[in-house]
Amino acid sequence: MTKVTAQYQRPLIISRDTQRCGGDRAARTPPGQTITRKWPVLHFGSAPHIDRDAWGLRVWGLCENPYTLSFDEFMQLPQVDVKCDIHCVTHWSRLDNIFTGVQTKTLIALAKPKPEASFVLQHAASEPGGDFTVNVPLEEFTQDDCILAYLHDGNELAAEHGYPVRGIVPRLYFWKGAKWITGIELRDTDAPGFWEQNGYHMHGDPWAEERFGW
Ligand SMILES: Nc1nc2c(c(=O)[nH]1)N[C@H]1C(S)=C(S)[C@@H](COP(=O)(O)O)O[C@H]1N2
Ligand SMILES: [Mo]
Repeated sequence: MTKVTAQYQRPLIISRDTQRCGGDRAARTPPGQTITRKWPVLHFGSAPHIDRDAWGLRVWGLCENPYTLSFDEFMQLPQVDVKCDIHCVTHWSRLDNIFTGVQTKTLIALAKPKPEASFVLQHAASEPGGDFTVNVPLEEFTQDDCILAYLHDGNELAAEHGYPVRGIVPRLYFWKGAKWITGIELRDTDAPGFWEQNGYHMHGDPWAEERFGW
């Protein structure tokens, strides 16, 4: 008798920009970027050490069904692997990352956004006890390659890279994904997040080099 073991295979989504020019490494690296193999750590303040069992994700604002998820509940949602390139505004890029998590479009659909919802603010735990935020247009936040990730290349995120869960918005500079994400707020107006208030661009398209200034 053959023993059949069900293997749950996550769908693999290759990010739009990773497919540019047939995936040619130089051609898919935006202007002003240099490829690195390391994964640098960048954030304001010190990395919070979050207890995964105490972590929660709250989705609220302009929606019919605001909700909060525990990590276990988050893990029960359908997951995907996303292959994407990281482009940091400080000029390094790291190609061919595999992030695993839940698509933001799944999380947003669960909240039933109101028609006027057109921007999100990601909120994150940060030290000391402050609220880190980053703003993204809702349409770009709900692309199929945009996820809240808990694995990178198959490994749990290190504390300094956003454990337990971080936002990944592959089509924009990497600062547009909040590490240690704890909330998604649906809004009708754009509002500058933490780095945007400190001079970073409101939008952050690496192909247009939207680095600083609005
Ligand atoms: N919570 C939080 N998320 C954040 C930041 C931060 O200061 N706090 N910095 C952003 C910036 S500027 C960058 S470049 C990336 C860096 O992610 P990494 O340290 O995993 O490379 O995280 C982004 N997410
Ligand atoms: Mo950054």
